[in-house]
Amino acid sequence: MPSMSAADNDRTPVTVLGLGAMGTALATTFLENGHPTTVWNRSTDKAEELVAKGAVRAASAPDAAAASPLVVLCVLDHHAVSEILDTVGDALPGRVLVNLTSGTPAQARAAARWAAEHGADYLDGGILADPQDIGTSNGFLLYSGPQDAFETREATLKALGGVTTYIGTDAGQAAVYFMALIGVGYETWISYLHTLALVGAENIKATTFAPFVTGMFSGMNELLTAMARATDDGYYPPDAGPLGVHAALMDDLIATRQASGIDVERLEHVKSLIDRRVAEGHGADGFSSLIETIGNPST
Ligand code: FVH
Repeated sequence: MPSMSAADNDRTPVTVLGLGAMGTALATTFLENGHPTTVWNRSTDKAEELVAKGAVRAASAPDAAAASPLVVLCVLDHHAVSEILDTVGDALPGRVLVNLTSGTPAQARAAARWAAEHGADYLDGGILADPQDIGTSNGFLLYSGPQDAFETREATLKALGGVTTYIGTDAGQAAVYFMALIGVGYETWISYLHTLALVGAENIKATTFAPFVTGMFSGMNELLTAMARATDDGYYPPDAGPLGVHAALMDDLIATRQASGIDVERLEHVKSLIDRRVAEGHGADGFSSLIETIGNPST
């Protein structure tokens, strides 16, 4: 008989504030894992399905926060977080407040200070998953804040599935990682869509072209690791080729996209960074040396 893990045995009562797509997925998963779950949402109708599954609907956010030692907040944005926190302060002493709402590192650090003033431990979290991934092996959930608070509640948080990663004691760190990672997502996806527009202009179907991109990405881990090492070392061997070669190649890429009527705004920005770096005498550096211009925008 396999031994039961701490997570398997854990039945900590949990409160979920916010029942949008993600909040509902969180509350459903806690219920399915046997946690007594109290829920609250600004629009009360969204609690109906969860009540039918055994959740307790609280009459107010303070009542909901008072109902459990672990309070999970997952609403649209920091404005919503602030409006809710303004009402629950007196219900929080002794509790762990886990904020899974997306926000900036500064907002997370301010919320952590607010929670401490109200006698609660604050963990900030980032969810790199879709609602349907919650409770499955997919997705990343990142946390930061007091390590003892995380360790106390880790077994319960692990019920949310995916890879549960504790980043560190600075409450803002999970938001740093989250914003950095979704930044990679947005800039990759928009670049990919421009590429699909380019091949589309040549009557090449996106699904025909896609395997060339997925194949390229599958081999990119080594380059990404090398670029990280170059960034940390401040030494830029010609990873992905020297900047002088990139400069010539980018002129051709910009011309090719322009010929197909596709915007080149971001490419021209990249080209301007390359030209600046080459002009500073770094034409033999690798692409990673652009980090020196990104961190120091031109005056
Ligand atoms: N959905 C996703 O795939 C992404 C995955 C990555 C992480 N995000 C973040 O999760 C937060 C919640 O996102 P969501 O998808 O659940 O958002 P909605 O379905 O739009 O639900 C929004 C809830 O927020 C409540 N709300 C909005 N404003 C207020 C307010 N001023 N006071 C109180 N509650 C407020 C809203 O309530 P109602 O409109 O139903 O009354 C919903 O419960 C978010 O940070 C994502 O970035 C999800």
